[in-house]
Amino acid sequence: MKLYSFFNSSTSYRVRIALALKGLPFDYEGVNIRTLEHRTDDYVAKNPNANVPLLVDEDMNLGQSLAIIDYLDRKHPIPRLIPQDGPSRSRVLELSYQIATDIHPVNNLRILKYLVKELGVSDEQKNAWYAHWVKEGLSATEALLSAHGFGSYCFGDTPSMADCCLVPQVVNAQRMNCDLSAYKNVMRVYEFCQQQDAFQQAAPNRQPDFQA
Ligand SMILES: N[C@@H](CCC(=O)N[C@@H](CS)C(=O)NCC(=O)O)C(=O)O
Repeated sequence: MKLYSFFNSSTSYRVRIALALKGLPFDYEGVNIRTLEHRTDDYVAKNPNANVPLLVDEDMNLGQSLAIIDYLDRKHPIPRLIPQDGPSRSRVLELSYQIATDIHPVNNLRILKYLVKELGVSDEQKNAWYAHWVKEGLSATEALLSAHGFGSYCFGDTPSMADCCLVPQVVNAQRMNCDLSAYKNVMRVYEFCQQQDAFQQAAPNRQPDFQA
């Protein structure tokens, strides 16, 4: 298996956590999204999403981090990251989608670049945009966890796709100096995950393309 990834990409980070939790070996192929390697013809031919991550496994080329985690979970079900049925499946999907579809897209690199380059906003305004959507988004994450979360991870004492999404989103917010002190449940789960080996292996500073 090969994972096309960028060390600082939170969506790649989600998949790296899933691979590490499952103990699956893979080849790492760095794609530098700062220098637009994800927009080259060669890469877009492999991944029409024109972003990272991309997983290549035998004859499967798959983009979209949540689809990749689902694919891995079906092919390598131990440990399960997406419960098969019942309310726990719905809760894991709800929190994963909340982070992946409500928080992440509005603060993605191409959006921030568009704000600055095309709409001419200042760095200060860009940072205010980022902090606003993190605040809205993580407030909802916090409310969901406070209503339905239990155990050491988001939902119970085993990790799920929700934890794969939560940790990278917190790391992004920390990188942008957002105040996270109001999100007690989010930070409790985050701190716990950060002590686990699989989450440490997947961290940006442990990747071959890491740049300080
Ligand atoms: N929904 C996609 C989003 C993927 C995505 O946008 N990845 C970012 C890095 S975190 C990217 O490649 N950004 C490049 C850009 O914004 O131009 C997923 O979950 O995989």
